[in-house]
Amino acid sequence: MTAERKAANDAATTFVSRHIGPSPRDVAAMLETVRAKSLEALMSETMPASIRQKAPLDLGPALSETEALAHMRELAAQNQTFTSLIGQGYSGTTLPAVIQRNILENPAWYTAYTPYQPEISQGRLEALFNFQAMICDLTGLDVANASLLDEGTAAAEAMALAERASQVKAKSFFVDAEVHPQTLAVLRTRAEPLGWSLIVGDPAIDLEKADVLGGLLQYPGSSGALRDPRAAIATLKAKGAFPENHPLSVGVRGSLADHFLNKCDLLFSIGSSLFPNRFSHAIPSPDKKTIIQCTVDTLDLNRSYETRHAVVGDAKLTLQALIAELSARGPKKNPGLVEEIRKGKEAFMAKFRPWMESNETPINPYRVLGDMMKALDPKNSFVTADSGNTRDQTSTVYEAQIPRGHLGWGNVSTLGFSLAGAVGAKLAFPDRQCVHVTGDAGVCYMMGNFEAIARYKIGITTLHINNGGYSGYGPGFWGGGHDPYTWKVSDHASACMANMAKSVGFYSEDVTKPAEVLPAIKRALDENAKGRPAFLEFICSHHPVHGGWVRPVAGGGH
Ligand SMILES: Cc1ncc(C[n+]2csc(CCOP(=O)(O)OP(=O)(O)O)c2C)c(N)n1
Repeated sequence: MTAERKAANDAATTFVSRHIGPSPRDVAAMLETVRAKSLEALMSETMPASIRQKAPLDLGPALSETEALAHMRELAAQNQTFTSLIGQGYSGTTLPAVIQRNILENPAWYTAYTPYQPEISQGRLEALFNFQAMICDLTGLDVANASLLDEGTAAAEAMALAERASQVKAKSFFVDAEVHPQTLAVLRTRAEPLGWSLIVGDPAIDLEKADVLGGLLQYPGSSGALRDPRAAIATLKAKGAFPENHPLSVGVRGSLADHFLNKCDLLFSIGSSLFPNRFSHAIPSPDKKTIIQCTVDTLDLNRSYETRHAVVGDAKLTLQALIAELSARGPKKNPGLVEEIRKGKEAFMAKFRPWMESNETPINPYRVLGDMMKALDPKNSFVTADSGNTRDQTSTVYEAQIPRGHLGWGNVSTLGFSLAGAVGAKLAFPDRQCVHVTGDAGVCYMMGNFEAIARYKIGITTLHINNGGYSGYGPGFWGGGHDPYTWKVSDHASACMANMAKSVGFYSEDVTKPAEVLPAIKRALDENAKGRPAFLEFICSHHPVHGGWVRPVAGGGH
């Protein structure tokens, strides 16, 4: 061996011994303790020969520290760096040199402690503290927290901290639906054994209603959306009011919608194909209006009417941008318009209210809807209705006051969907009163599903408007072809749907008297609160009146 090689070997030996703990003396002492002659002998005694590698590893001579570093650099140079586009927290980062040098490469900061003992490592603690203090300074927040945990565990720690600090009784924690899925998974795992429930939703919509001990919002969201969290943060603090009933709302159908669709000179449509069919509005005098259409489907543009301005993009982000722009311009009040709408609404309701309060028998279907609105908490309920008169009448008079409080006001839907809609709503919002309105045909399409709902104890209420037939489907409506197959139903004496629901576990009632409508709905909702679904069958009149769709010539009617 040359002198040079020997020097390198010495360096290698010291390098190896710095990284492999036991010295030859230590090894000898340990062998003596276990009474083995050598390491080789120990291995033969403890390991079956069949799994022992016969030839030694072909590693070559040990490297010195300098050589090892050079080798590692060589290997690292083979890495190819790509831009990550998977999102969900795996985004690109920039490490300013000043941070790298003074924090990461600062020996006062990095110590031999493992990353799982950050609290012992004074240097790291100090860095975290500095970082927190900087975030407080920059944001003006009272507290900030930094940790060396992964994001999911940090979120779970924050939740636990919130629970310990919370003064409220609630054991639910709100989680922004925009958190990364891996974060949500860790939160779920942590919350479950502690008996806390997670309410996952859109902070702008769901947080105000949620009774929670705290909440986790993510910015930017997992989808990359940059949302303004101010309203959500204010909600958590103040449980303040969120505007629910807007004085500028003109409803979705009937004379008021008709009036303003005719009158408007600018029409801003969001998420609509603007395709007039049998079950939707047409746009009267489209050539006299500026049509702005926001959609994600470019085939909708210029489809039936000239789209003057196309906004191809997400409805939520578009609305946020619109709100930001209008807020920046400042409020512009038009009391005349507000008054016109208020009066129009009054006139519209003057037609329907008498039916909603009617004492006639058979019960007027609007009486059921009117009493339903009295029984429900409008800020904490979900209502939907099935195809047919039930949809047309419910969407005419029911005033949805909260986002996602009503589904299916418009276009044709598959009979039976309202039950699934109510079940879905109940699963998503367990604390809400979830009610669906259906006719006779609708119930028949749902039948197979009632048993499972009772079995799973899903507390929803079915309001069955039994008007003795499939309204509008008498002979001739769609041509003579389907008569008599689709429009006749058995009378109540021979086919009681409430009995059917009762037999599979629902709470159920037949209601024939108008005065019994409200008490029956209240009883049903009480049962729902105990986790039992309810079915109320109302023996109603055939009353095919509802607010119409807007038509350029015939008008909306009613
Ligand atoms: C699966 C399905 N089939 C057919 C239709 C067409 N359709 C819409 S309403 C309706 C009749 C509804 O009758 P009913 O449920 O008794 O309610 P009513 O109109 O009498 O209030 C039919 C057959 C549909 N929407 N879905």
